[in-house]
Amino acid sequence: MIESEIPNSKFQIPVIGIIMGSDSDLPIMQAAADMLNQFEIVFELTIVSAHRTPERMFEYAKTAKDRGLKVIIAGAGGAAHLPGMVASITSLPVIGVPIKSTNSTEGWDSILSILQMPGGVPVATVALNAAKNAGILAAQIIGTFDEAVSNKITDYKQQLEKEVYEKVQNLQSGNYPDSFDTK
Ligand code: AIR
Repeated sequence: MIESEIPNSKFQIPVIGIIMGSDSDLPIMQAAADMLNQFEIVFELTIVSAHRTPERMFEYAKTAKDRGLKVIIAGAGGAAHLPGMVASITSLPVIGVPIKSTNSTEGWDSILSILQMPGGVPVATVALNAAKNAGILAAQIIGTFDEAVSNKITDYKQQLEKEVYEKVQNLQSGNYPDSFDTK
């Protein structure tokens, strides 16, 4: 397990847990970690497989709240039971990241495994491979009780808006990309 170290963060212990079914999910899940680093939220990151390490999954989910976590981001591909099973064990909110893995049939297997949860056990499911959005959503949950994080998210959204206005301005000035056919 790695624990992020963010200088000057007010969080001394991880408040978000990022877990994934395999190290082959890391290139996708990296984007969640990047967002949490950007918002200066301390997180932990590790591998937990619902099928290969069921006891570890149970232990992780059972102890998550007492260890100080507030949100869990869980990513898995194929028959992706990790987010749903973790959500069945813990009272913490779970954000699921469907991953188009090497064994995946176009990602639908993972999407539906995470999305179509039975009533009573929700998983907040983001788009396929959208670990970035999972990181932002987890930060937004932290922002509900932490003003500093909330302000960083507001800044982030303002930056997104600014970038779009710059692009609008660019097009209005006739600066089309070379690939664009104006005829
Ligand atoms: N996986 C691992 N245990 C249970 C599941 N669903 C998923 C991983 C990964 C895919 O299986 O989350 O997306 C392939 O894993 P691997 O280790 O074979 O590369």
